[in-house]
Amino acid sequence: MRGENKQRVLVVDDERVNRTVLSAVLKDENQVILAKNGEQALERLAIDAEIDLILLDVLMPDMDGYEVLRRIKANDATKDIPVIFITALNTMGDEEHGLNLGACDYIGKPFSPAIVKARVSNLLRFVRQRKLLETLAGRDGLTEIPNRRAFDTALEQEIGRSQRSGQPVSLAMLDIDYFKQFNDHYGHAQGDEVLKAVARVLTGALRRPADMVARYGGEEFVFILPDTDVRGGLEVAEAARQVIESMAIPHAASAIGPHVSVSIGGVTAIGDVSHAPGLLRRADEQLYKAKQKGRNRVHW
Ligand code: GH3
Ligand code: MG
Ligand code: MG
Ligand code: MG
Repeated sequence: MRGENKQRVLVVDDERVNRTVLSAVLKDENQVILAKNGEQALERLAIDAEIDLILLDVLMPDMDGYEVLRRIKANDATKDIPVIFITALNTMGDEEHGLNLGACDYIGKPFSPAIVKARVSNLLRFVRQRKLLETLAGRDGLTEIPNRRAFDTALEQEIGRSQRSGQPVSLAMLDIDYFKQFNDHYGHAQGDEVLKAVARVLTGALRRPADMVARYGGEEFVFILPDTDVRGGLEVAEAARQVIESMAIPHAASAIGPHVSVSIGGVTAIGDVSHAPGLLRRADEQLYKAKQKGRNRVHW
């Protein structure tokens, strides 16, 4: 299996021999990350939440595995990472306690390498499926770009970030001009092709990794541009408008044709980012003005 596709397992155990054996058992199919105590495990998780599974020893000096699990569950960024206890605490009471704390599984020491391997791979299969479902839940089925659900989540996050950092956040709403007429003239299937092409070029028009474009609904798309002021927002929006225009998709039924065009309304919030609905309403008002002023333009 290629390295980048490997799932990532964090092994936390104070005994070197256990870390070595578990690593040897798991490393062919997974990327194994080792921590020799609870503090090290939590430090690692603080900088790297992209861990798929944690194998956690209970008996460790300073912080025991139960406490490590409590902290993992108390943190939103890590609470959904499945944890398997692997411990010499072997009574039924211990196992019950571990499972009640939220561990997914409980393996006694001494352990059978083959059984550890099988339990880990069973659990990782569910993790893979959950990630796939999460990805699909955030994608628009037609265009395959982020959908409104993913957009809403991202916008809330960016608003929070902007409030903490004092950096501006820009939001732009894009709507295809006379798209009803396009469908009426060329057919709905052809309209779908336009939506797919528009989604593709808009995604290509993003400039920074944190920028996002999503399908907001029907023929409307939205941009979130973190740390972007009015000038930067206008640049992205104008570039998006131009790239659609330059595609020169015929639109004989457009009152401002002969090609498919878009109108864009944008807002930049600095400090006054109170809530998402307010920002969206303001972007929509700007979009309305862009339409009123003749379409195929940006209004900010
Ligand atoms: P305006 O320039 O004012 O935006 O005019 P418009 O015709 O684009 O606006 P209106 O909101 O009246 O029409 C939007 C159209 O978008 C109507 C609908 O059929 C079309 N539409 C929405 N979702 C889809 C879709 O998934 N596929 C296709 N082909 N068309 C869609
Ligand atoms: Mg131990
Ligand atoms: Mg519309
Ligand atoms: Mg429209």
